[in-house]
Amino acid sequence: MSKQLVLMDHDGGVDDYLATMLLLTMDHIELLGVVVTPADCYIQPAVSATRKILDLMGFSHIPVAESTVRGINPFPSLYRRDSFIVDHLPILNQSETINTPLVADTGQNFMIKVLREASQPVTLMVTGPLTTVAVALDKAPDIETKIQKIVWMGGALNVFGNVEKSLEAGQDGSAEWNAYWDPVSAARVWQTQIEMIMCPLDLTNNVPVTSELVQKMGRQRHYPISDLAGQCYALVIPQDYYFWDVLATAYLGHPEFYQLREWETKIITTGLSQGRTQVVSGGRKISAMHQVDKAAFYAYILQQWQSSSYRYPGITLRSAAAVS
Ligand SMILES: [Ca+2]
Repeated sequence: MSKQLVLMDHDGGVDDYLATMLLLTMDHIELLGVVVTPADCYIQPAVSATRKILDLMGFSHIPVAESTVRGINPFPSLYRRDSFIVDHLPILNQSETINTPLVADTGQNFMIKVLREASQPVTLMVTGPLTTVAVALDKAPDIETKIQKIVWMGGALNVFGNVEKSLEAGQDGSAEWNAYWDPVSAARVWQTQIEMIMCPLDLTNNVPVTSELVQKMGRQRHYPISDLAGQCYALVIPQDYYFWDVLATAYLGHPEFYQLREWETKIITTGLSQGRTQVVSGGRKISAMHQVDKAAFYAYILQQWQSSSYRYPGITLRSAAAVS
């Protein structure tokens, strides 16, 4: 049976590394590459951390590309600086060299190339803004038919957004950050015929990262991926944190955990509501993850983090150093 082809496009937040790690544990997926969009991160450490994670998990043949697109409403620097912290975690720095290749071309051009060369349509797993996808579509409209679907963490349909009014003057609190960073690009993707499966705040608000769950990761920390995941979640435990990107990505592993619901929507691109994904009759049809079996989801990620069926070159290096 051939594997499901996936191209990941993440934007370098703590959650994005965890989503990438989860994707790498899925045996039925062939990951064609990882594009990093410079949104919820500083791009240099975000690309570096991504490549080190691929090294650690034994996937250093998968290329990583740096997107050079720009958004309209930047993420707060307080969020973005987490990329520096993750890039400096000890478990990701046991070797002085990084083996996972950095693509010479831009992330948007890499996306076009991967899609054109793919033997069958590809699922785009997008856990950041849709800007890189929109720019790729503008440069190469022919790739639309090579995108099987887009699974996107983004949007807020019937709940408030997470762009706080107090932080961002001049908007009404209805937007979700990934849409708000670049509403025009989200609207560009909305103009296509591509199947959209959204993981909106409506669902993620119900799936918090709990202290109990992070502590469970600690109890299986002899598995290096669980150790790394626990370290990452410990960073964000003081704030209200939810399974955003990880919940969206787990859909590829176990779609049967989720109930989808179809909505007609439009993206507001200007004014106080810019970045809002508004439910409107006659709007663009999308599917949204509506409900999830939370117990099954929590059990699934704990199980995947302790997966021992992968090679961990970083761990081998550490053992060798201890012996010599
Ligand atoms: Ca993200």
